Amino acid sequence: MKTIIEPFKIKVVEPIRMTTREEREAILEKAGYNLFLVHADDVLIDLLTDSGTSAMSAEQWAGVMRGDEAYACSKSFYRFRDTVTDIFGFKHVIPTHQGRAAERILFSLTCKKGDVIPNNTHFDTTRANIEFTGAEALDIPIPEARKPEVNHPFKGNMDTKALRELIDRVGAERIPLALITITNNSGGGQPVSVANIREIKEILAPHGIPLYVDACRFAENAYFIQQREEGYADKSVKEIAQEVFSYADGCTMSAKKDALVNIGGFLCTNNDLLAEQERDLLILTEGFPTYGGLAGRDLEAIAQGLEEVLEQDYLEYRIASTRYLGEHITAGGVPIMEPPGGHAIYIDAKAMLPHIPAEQFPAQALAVELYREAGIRAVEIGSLMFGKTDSETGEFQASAMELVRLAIPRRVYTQSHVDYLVEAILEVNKRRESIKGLELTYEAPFLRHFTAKLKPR
Ligand code: P61
Repeated sequence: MKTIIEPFKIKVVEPIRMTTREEREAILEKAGYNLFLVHADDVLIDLLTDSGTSAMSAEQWAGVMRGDEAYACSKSFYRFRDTVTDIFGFKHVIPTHQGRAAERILFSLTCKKGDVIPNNTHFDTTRANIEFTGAEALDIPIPEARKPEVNHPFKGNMDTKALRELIDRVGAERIPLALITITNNSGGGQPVSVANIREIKEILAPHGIPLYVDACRFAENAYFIQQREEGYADKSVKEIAQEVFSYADGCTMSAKKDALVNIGGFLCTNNDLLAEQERDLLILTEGFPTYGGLAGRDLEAIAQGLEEVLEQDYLEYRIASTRYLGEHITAGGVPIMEPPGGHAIYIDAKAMLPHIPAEQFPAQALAVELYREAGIRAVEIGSLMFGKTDSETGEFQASAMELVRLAIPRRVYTQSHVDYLVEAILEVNKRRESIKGLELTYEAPFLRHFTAKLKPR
């Protein structure tokens, strides 16, 4: 059979509500044209994030019932720890309430002012947690990563030449660790190859610099390796994931992505001394080391989710579904970050709406239009999120790219939902020349995109 189907049937349903165009117009006006301020009830298809939005399986819900809530050394912790150890292979496994808690613990113990931490591209919470210690978070993706139209099988790779130059320039003593984010979220959910990870490790090892993986979407990354990298077609995604982690000294993980749960995370390391310090800090802010800010039932659901996410049928459906969306909208003339990523499709609003200047937020205008047209909620990653107006000169500094991210929750939407998305996006594309820009009426001093209010020009 050629048709790729959802490899599950549906046991529990959650209704979604159609709204009329008039209702959506009023909702947009009330929310100041900011989709973060629209009630989820008023959204038909919610693509704001793939984080914490997965549908759990019957086995995960059964695990919730089995959860052992003993404060110390619960049975659920050992199931969680053994599953993580089996796949990730690190010596120490420390549960945290989500990814950023693992980041905060790791970076507060390893980074300080004057240090530089390289990554293919730091995700915003990673960057913020590194910068909070006074260290510099440096992005060194391969040059292709910054060009939306360029196709590359491993567009998430790190620029290893830039890594070598960094070590020569600042010295290994100022690089307490290096990171690699799989898949590279900020770069379009693009994968990183085994060859790249191996080379990074070879560069770092003689200097004694540890390599940590930001592992949120490790299963999607392993699937891309299986499909695209020479020598991996006959390996299971689990074997590939195990090999990837074998080159690393630890990882941070938001279980809200590829552990198919609604909350959770963990931190791993092979360093005994660091693990001891991490556990001390964990007790201070997250909880006892066998639960770390989670309930026993959460640990059960994570363990089960980590097993399910590595199933070949699941990953085939997952990546095919994202690719289908990407290919069908590009076939209809919509420019996207090429090639389609694992968890999301990024529409290039700068290319789609060249008549809207950056200071009128073309990607936000497009996200608003998708909601107005069809009740779809996406997120702007452009000048509303990253642009700045200089308070002295009044000069506007645009973001390098103007993107709309359509992040696909795992196991939540079906093929007909994706067909609906394609139709809506193509409909908006047909009348793109009539779409108008937006202007700000309110902005907070930092992270303005969450609370900003806008109005149509
Ligand atoms: C997302 F607007 N991602 O993509 P936590 N590393 C990586 C992530 O993608 C990530 C985290 C670490 C989110 C959620 C999100 O301002 C925002 O469990 C590669 O969320 O702490 C999260 O994991 C952090 C969206 C987070 C945001 C912060 O949608």
